[in-house]
Amino acid sequence: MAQAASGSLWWQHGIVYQVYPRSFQDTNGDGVGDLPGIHRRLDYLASLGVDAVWISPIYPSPMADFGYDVADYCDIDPLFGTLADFDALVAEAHARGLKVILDFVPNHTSDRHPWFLDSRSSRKSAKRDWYIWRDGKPDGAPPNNWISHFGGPAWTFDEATGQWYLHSFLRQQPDLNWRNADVRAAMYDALRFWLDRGVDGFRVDVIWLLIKDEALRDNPLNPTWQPPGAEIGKLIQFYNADRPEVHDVIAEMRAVLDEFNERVLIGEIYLPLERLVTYYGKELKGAQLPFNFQLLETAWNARAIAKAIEDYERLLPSGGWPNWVLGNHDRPRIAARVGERQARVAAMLLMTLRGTPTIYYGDEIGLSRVEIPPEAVQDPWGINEPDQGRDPSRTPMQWDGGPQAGFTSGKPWLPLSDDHAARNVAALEADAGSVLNLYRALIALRRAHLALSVGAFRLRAVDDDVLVYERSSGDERLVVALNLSSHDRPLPDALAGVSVLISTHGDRSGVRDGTPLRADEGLVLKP
Ligand code: TEU
Ligand code: CA
Repeated sequence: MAQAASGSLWWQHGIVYQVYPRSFQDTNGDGVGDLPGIHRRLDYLASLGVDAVWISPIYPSPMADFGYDVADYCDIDPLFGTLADFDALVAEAHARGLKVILDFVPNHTSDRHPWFLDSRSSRKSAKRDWYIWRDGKPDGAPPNNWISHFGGPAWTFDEATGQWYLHSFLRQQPDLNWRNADVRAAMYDALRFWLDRGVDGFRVDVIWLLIKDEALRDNPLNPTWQPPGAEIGKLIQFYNADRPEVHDVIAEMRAVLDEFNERVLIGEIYLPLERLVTYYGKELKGAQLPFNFQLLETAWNARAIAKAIEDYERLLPSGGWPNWVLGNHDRPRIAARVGERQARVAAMLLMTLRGTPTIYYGDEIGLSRVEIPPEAVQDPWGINEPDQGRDPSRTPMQWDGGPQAGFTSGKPWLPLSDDHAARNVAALEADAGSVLNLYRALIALRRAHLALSVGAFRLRAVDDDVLVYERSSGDERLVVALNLSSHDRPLPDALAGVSVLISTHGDRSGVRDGTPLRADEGLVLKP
């Protein structure tokens, strides 16, 4: 549903919902979610009120990193379905006004991708230069000191051809050489393949890593690293990341999307704000939405959040559209990080900030960390470095009170939460005060008020506990007051007695009363 009056684009006023396809809905009893499963749940997504579904990778893959190791950029893995299933999904999503965003994984392929098989077959292979091959040091050490994001060296020696190849992640994920023009052309054709099929945009995996230092210089040591930090943190990511030339590549990708109408380029970027904002690109011809991950990292208190917002608003380039992410498949879930009560405040924050929100599936039912017994660990990073395992945030969506919460008729690939008999969509829908109904109400409110979806932002007050800000558009002005603490706090004088549009506690909508902000309460107020 376009908000005609605002003149904004769908990816500006819209809400993005991330589906981790293995965990959304299984339809064939193999315990792994699939495309027909997403199809089956489109009505749920439409009723929730989100505008776009970003689906983590569904391409043919040996699944060494659960799809982030792609063996063919132009097909669907049989585990998830077929191209016909995909086309049906896009058509049905579009019929409901939902956009479909694919995950594009350009930094690396699977080691079983035909390009890599060819590349490693001989130093003379026409595709040798499609990947990053180098001789080792004279003493037999790898070409440089780079560390894989998942631990261990970022280089693997290939006996047959006597050289090392670079892999920023698993050794089963060799890095493509984006300095090679043929690689670029092939990857842009893969984008067109999906754009032609009606895909509305891409979330581009580790876009800030695509180009490496031409001389592959050693990274500096990070003097502040301490265990149990991930091993990658031992080095400062300087020569392998955020290189100036990456912006040329991104501009080219963007130009491919711009061959089509109203498509969106979202970049996955973990960088400090000052660097992040450069990914909007020269003349805003880079990523339209460089993912803003501050809410995943900012300390959960009013002053830190206020600072994150203000810094971001200050650093955004003129015309650059903001966005906010509260969770993803790589990070602890919000409920695990801030607790169940503050997770409701977080939901209000996400839905009332200025900028496109991204919701991670399952956060709307308050899924938290699900403990994974050691023998059930799936994530390769969690196997290499147990403290870093991402499985606890990737567990199946819980739909109803039936067996396996309606996710599968078989054995789910990761366990459900212990409380799935109560924490599921059907049960929470029937409970007016549930976190799911809070999400529904907040989304509906955002959709109903231009002030929230596209309006201006102004910080009004912040102290140790309470954050107050204003959103406005035309004559409309709404105020959001969030209590980040677990004790009652008075509302600022100016707000006493104004009418409450919605409370995170779910019990005083549409009333005008003088009650203070209760513990862990957020309010949207209409002065
Ligand atoms: O993640 C990139 C990534 O770098 C994060 O896991 C990162 O290491 C950390 O969260 C921030 O420093 C992407 C995908 O989202 C992830 O699932 C893949 O495993 C990875 O790329 C490799 O494709
Ligand atoms: Ca399945």
